[in-house]
Amino acid sequence: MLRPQDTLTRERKRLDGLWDFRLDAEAEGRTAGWQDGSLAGATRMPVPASYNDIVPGTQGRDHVGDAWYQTVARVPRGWADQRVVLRFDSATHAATVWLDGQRVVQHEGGYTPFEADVTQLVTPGAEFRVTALVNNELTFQTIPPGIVHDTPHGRRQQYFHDFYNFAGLHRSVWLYATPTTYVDDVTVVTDVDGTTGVVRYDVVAAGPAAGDVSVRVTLRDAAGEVVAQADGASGTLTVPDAHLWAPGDGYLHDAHVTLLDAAGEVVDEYHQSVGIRSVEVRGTQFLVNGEPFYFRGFGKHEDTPVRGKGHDDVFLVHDFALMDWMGANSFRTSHYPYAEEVYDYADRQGIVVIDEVAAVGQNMGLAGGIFGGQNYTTFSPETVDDDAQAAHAQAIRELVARDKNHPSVVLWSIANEPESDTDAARAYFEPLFALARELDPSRPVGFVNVMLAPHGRCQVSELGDVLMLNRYYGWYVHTGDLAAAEDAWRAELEQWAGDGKPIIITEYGADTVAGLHSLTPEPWSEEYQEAYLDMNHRVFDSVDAVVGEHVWNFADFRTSSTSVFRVDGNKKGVFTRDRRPKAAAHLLRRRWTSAG
Ligand code: BDP
Repeated sequence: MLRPQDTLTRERKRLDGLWDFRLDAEAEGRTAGWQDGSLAGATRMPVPASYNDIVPGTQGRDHVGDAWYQTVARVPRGWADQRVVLRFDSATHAATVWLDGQRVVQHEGGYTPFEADVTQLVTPGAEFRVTALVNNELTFQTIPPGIVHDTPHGRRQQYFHDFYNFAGLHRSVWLYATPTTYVDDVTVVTDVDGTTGVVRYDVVAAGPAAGDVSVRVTLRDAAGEVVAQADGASGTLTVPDAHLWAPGDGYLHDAHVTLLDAAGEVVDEYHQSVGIRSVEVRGTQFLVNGEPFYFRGFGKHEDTPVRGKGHDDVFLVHDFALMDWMGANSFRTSHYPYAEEVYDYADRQGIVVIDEVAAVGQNMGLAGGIFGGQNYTTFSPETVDDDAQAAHAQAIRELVARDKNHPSVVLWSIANEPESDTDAARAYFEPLFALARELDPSRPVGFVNVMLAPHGRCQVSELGDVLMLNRYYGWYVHTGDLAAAEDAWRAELEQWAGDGKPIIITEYGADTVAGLHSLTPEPWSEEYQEAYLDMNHRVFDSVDAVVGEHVWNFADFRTSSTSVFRVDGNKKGVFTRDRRPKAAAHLLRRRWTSAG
């Protein structure tokens, strides 16, 4: 799905700001039809933001169920005879949207965009009312899964992942205009042939005159010089001596996609940025532009004080600056697709991204330990079932459709730490791997393996192009005994290396309270986090197949309030939640900046 743009033929308007807001735990609004008028008894809520931590009290923080958002906006006067679209960059986890009481779109999945053509419902120059009913319930059929329990004290949401179930309108809401015949989709796939850049493209036009327009694609370099041009809805552009996109060098070309009428007049214009690069897995190597790439960086979260998961450009630029300061070259969008601004910025900064679907917590073995699971079977007709698999497939489709053109995205991660050591898991995942490959044959696909499914037991890893491992030797096992942890970790890793695939350590980390010190490293102290990282690095450096290290986590982050495992959230951050460095930040900086 293309992002809204301002171009010669297009205009957009952000509807962000303070919206009217009302929690509706009893789901009264659905029967009373709150979409039909202005929201009675509303308070104000910022968009974008999670609603949970804005107002003190458990009512908002622990809310389960419906939340209503409403705003009134005006259609720009100049948008007559245009196609007008209302777009939500995300609504967590499901939403129904009305325009002046008319239902226009419904969407499930909290981290991907959705939109509605509202041309027939709006009048240029006039006001209109948007009402969004956002629901945050997680069930075994949603991605990610959860269970809602009815209790004498109200409904309670249980979930099996280790980050707070923040909810609301986390990203921008747009009204945008395109011509009635318009560019509906653009796909670019790039490759490198010697010193020549190769850009294959597909353009889909839609609208009443879609059959009568021709397509022209003009590729410009960063200086604005035309370097290639092609006509036709699909084609190939070749760029001799191309300046490639590469890790650390976010060089972007700009493809001007134009629809032309019979007289050669421009009907619509869309700008698609293009980073020319290749990605390939060869043996145990992960190659970008034919060069071995070693991932240095983090698993992150969209998580900041007060805002929760609300996108914020200040933290976007700040977090990237901190990664740059440390010599990090990559991160994983653990455990869901991030705001599109993040990928745009990664493209420009030359930061490599592992892009993850929000399939986290499909593991009742793990849930039993940390999240108080109650002996559920993960994959069964009563739990994660065919409907869940269909939702998972849809989440993969929407992720690839949204992010396929980002050069920064080099690898799809279709799940984090699911159960993977059973026949049921194998049967569940096999079609999902096939789907991801069919949707995007140009990128490797993997999933993130959990410690409970070690080498020899995991039945899903062989479906992936790379091995992604989360391991906590020295933290959850061999706690405090780094010598024993080192032996056990190396032994397991050497087994995985025998599979002949590149291995990325997608998580390793130790909870650390900033400012807690101990001369002889003790778990939770800054010294222990450093010693733990040093131990892990010795192990990684001794195994050739390891092509990446992503520390868990970039920063401390908020978790559910229902577990005694966490004190004020997960403290495995290299930075605190407000982005102050722990000693480990300096250690990683020394390692990564000297890595060349
Ligand atoms: C892994 C999860 C991650 C957790 C982490 C931890 O992938 O989401 O936050 O462990 O326990 O199981 O810190």
